[in-house]
Amino acid sequence: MIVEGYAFEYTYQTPYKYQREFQQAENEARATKRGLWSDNTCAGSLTTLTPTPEPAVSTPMPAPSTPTTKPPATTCDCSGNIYNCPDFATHSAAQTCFEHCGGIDNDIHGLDADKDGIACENLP
Ligand SMILES: [Ca+2]
Ligand SMILES: [Ca+2]
Repeated sequence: MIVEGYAFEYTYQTPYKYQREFQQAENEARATKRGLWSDNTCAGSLTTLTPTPEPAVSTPMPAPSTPTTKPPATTCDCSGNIYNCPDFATHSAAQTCFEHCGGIDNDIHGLDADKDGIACENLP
């Protein structure tokens, strides 16, 4: 039956000692495109006959990163007005980013509102 390609191996119904043989038979049937595995059979039937895999054991998922989360200010992304002074812990951090992005000539984040070359002077 199996070797003719009409039956799937249902591992959970099969004694373990036969598992290798059954898998071998299924692989052979698949390789030789006999029976169910023939290219002429409806491919859609494979999905309905395939045993549903056990639900994955709940594994701790990493916290999903929301698109609205801006990159850490320490990376200093200069591609747009992403940061404001409160995003920086210190004046020097803001100043570093301010200068990294081009300083007073390219204050893309608006960190130096009064254009004196000192970014976020009210930060510690
Ligand atoms: Ca800003
Ligand atoms: Ca300033």
